[in-house]
Amino acid sequence: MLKLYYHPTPNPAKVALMLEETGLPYTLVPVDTRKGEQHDPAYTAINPNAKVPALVDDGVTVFDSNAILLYLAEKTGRFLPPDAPAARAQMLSWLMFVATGIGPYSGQCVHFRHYAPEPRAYPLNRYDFEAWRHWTILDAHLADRRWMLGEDYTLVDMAVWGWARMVPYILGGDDAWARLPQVKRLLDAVNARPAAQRAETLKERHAFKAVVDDDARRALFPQNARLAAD
Ligand SMILES: N[C@@H](CCC(=O)N[C@@H](CS)C(=O)NCC(=O)O)C(=O)O
Repeated sequence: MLKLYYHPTPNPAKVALMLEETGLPYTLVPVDTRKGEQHDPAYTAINPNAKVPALVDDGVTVFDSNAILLYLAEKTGRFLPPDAPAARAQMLSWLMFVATGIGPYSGQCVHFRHYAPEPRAYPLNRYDFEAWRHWTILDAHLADRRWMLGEDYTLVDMAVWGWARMVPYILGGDDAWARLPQVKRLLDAVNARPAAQRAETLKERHAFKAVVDDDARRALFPQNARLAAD
């Protein structure tokens, strides 16, 4: 049985969506990152990056949400583009664009917009600019195609969905959608899928810590705690 190490945040959410889309049976293992459970040695033995998600498939371990999406797509032979070099090149390019651009810049933008101590004008300017730049490229790409790779819904749309759900929070308000209409269209189309609706209910299965208090800040941002102690 597959085991998904999960917290209701964007990277685990995209894997939950893929699992729900495939119909593969899996168990959910909560990793409460606000309680620091990502740092438990039993978990870092599975995911040395100490982040969520991770997947264990009958003794096979995969970490990084994008690697897991590709692993599950290849395992099932579903949600992949046609098996031809040009189509595969597009898939890899856009999957890595999400993995190395959309995800990290959005994550840092959230950090500097909502969590970082002052002074943050310089880093917020940097990450807000880069997050917008990536989302704008993605929006332009979607302007003349239904899904990220064309006519068919694939793992790349799932990778985008994980973060697209958070766009107003990442970019500073609901008016972000006026500048990203194609991303909103994709988000709505994925949200309408029963698998996405099931994936969204997973957070209710466990009482994850809701507040970001000092203990949670120490677990999530240990570098700040070290700074304060100096
Ligand atoms: N590249 C990794 C990033 C994973 C990641 O940053 N996950 C966040 C949740 S979306 C996390 O674990 N945060 C807790 C922490 O930073 O300690 C992936 O895509 O799986």
